[in-house]
Amino acid sequence: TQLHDFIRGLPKAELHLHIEGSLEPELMFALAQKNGVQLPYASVEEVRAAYDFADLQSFLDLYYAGAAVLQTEQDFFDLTHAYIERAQADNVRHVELFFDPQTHTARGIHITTVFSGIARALREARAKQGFSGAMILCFLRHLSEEDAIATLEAALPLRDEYADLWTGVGLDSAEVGNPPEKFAHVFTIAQAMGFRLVAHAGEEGPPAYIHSALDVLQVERIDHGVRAEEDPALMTRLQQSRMPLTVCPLSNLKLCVVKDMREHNLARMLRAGLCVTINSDDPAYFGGYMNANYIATADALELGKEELLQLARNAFEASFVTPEQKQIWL
Ligand code: ES4
Ligand code: ZN
Repeated sequence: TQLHDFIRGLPKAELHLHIEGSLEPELMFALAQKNGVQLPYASVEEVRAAYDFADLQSFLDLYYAGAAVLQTEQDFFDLTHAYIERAQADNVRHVELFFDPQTHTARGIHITTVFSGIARALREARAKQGFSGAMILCFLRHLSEEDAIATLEAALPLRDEYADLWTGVGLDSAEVGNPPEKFAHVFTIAQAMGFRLVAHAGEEGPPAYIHSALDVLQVERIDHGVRAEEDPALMTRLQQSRMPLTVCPLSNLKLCVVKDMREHNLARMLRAGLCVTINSDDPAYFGGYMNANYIATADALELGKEELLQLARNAFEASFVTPEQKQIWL
């Protein structure tokens, strides 16, 4: 349709993308074979059939199992390169991608291997022009804060080499029972070192986790944040501060955060003046990249062109690029 063509033509920025979540079953199988990793599936079809999730944890179990095929610098390059190609087909011009070093260092992969492969693909795309990227190192919240601090310390010797890409730190994985307060110290350290801060909050967790991500961690964007709507005072706070929310509609549907896309609160939050953005989260697992997320949302919530344009603009506004770059975009 005409609206779908409008969506495909919109320049986009993606602010909530786990690079390990862009691992398509075909590449998962190829890397498993190359690296001699046993997968609990016989075929690509079996993998796809397993992508039927009841909640966040049921997804995370498969996501961490899949990530085990990633071993060499070239593997991380291939993963990131494939994502960028797919994103560019959706007219994505800028990505601030998440990566989870602890998932890899726990398997004996050196943190340099992870940084180097992802960064090489981002730099190659940037050199061809019309595309830019950044890396946000995420701490796994089901692990301890000591483990997060050790991960930040292990990455620090790489800071100068990746200064053009590594702009921030984030917090992901199992939310409920792992509140933002658990990571207060490591976020204080990262903030003092000049990193930009984000955290997943209010995906499955309560609105109180969004408050503490803002007040205790002092994050500059909330990843997901859809449960903010349960707290009217929080909605006012998010609207008045124009605190960005990186919403992931197809993710919310696949992980049963909403049971029908027509019940998604994205349009209500947008119309209430919040700085809402659309993102793909783990596109290989949730059934769609950026355009699919925009289209599913637009169709279910009857978004108009003006609203779609506002959503796309919000993402460029909420990005961590220089004011000069934002002026060029906006
Ligand atoms: C994630 Cl959807 C989601 N939530 C929390 N942590 C994650 N890691 C990868 N995808
Ligand atoms: Zn996420």
